[in-house]
Amino acid sequence: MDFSAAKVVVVGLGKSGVAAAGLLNRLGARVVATDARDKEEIVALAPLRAEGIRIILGEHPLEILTHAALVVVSPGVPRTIPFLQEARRRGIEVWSEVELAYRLSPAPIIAITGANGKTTTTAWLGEMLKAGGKRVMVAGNIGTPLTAVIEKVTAAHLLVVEVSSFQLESTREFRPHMAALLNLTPDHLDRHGSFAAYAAAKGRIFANQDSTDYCILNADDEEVGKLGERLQGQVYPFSSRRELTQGAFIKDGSLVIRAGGKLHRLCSAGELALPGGHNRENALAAALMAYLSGVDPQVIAAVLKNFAGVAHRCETVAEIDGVRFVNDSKGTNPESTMRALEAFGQPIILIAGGRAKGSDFGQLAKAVKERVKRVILLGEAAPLLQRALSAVGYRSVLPVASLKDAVREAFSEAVPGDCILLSPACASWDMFTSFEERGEVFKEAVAQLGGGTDEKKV
Ligand code: UMA
Repeated sequence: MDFSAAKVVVVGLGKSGVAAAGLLNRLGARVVATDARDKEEIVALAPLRAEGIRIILGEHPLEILTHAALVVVSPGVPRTIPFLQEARRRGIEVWSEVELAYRLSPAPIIAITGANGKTTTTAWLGEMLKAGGKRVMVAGNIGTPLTAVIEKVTAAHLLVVEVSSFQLESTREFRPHMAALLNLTPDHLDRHGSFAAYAAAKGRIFANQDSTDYCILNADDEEVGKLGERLQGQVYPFSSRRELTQGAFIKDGSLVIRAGGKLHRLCSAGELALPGGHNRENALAAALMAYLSGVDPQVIAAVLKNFAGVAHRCETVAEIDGVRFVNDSKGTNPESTMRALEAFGQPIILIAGGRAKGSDFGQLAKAVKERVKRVILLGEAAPLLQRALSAVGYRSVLPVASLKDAVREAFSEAVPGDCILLSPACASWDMFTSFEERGEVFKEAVAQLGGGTDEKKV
């Protein structure tokens, strides 16, 4: 699409909308940007105003669709809002911000999605590619909008992108050269309406691929397998449970890759830099993609063993008086929290709760009963979680009003050897602006404990 002089409406002015509006303006489009919030709450808009972009806050008036050639939508804006329905009714294309970046990308794209593990896998792969001498740009749902970096990307780059179902649902031609679907468990049902619709949005990652492209699939995940039946690209599976004729798997306790008739041993599962069964899967997926991108197996092995991990994802932030504090603020659904519970062998005090997303907490409650000595609950979903825990006969629950209180209470009950784990199983949006902010508040609360260890009874 030629953007010069085209009228483009950008909906949602979080990070993605601000980046997309600026980019489109530089490309010569006539940009009208709109956000449902009113101006008091929005701080980052001054640069857009200075560039002459028209900004409409507090509503999405239908008249701005007149003569629009395109609507670019932020991930957090549901496709079902009346404004977008009207745009489609008028035959105006509606693209996600990721689609816009894709159309402008000179570089091949490696895209990673899944209900869980996508941020870790994306970051781990980025490190492997860099260690292998590739020019890499890592962006997307991981935190930096693609449209914020696309002007710096050259044909010599590999663009490694974490993509969410929100971003995928409004793609049209988006075609990653390599695409990974790590797993599929219910998430964001409040937005997508059903698991089938959520899975279909995730499946769009493969929609435009052909036989020159690669599909990286979790062979252990039944739901992923169902999508796999319709793929056009070359399928390379990974499995942490069984040997495969092609792909990445665990053999005699080691991560291996089998491709082109060769078997490459990478490292033993015990040597992986990150703990837990879920990280074995993330490691297999990242290693496979790095290998298929031409990185030497020895280089991949070194990064598998030495990787600092991702902030807010099972991140050990302190050890005070023998008590370990782990920030898993990015654990925003029950499955993710269950994975975190599996990763730690020591007794756990769990801090959970936030905004529920239509998830069922039944399985999580069972896992809590097996693994957790005390649960501290906060946020909108606290009553929902408490009901799920009561239903399995788990009673060691303490509701609190704030995250700071949760940390204080957890520490006052902990004994040396315990792990205090923030893994909310819920979104952060009832009490915080993002999971990052929630994680930072947790870290601050922990840091305050460190200063006053007399609070701690050993
Ligand atoms: N808005 C409207 N109209 C509406 C609804 C919302 O104008 O009907 C406005 C809101 O008022 C707000 C803006 O849209 O101002 C919000 O935009 P956004 O939610 O798309 O936020 P961004 O800052 O652009 O962040 C997004 C991703 N957020 C979401 O998907 C909710 C970030 O993922 C991502 O890092 C960023 O783009 C860069 O790509 C966060 C996330 O929680 C981490 N993702 C979910 C997840 O991982 O589970 C999908």
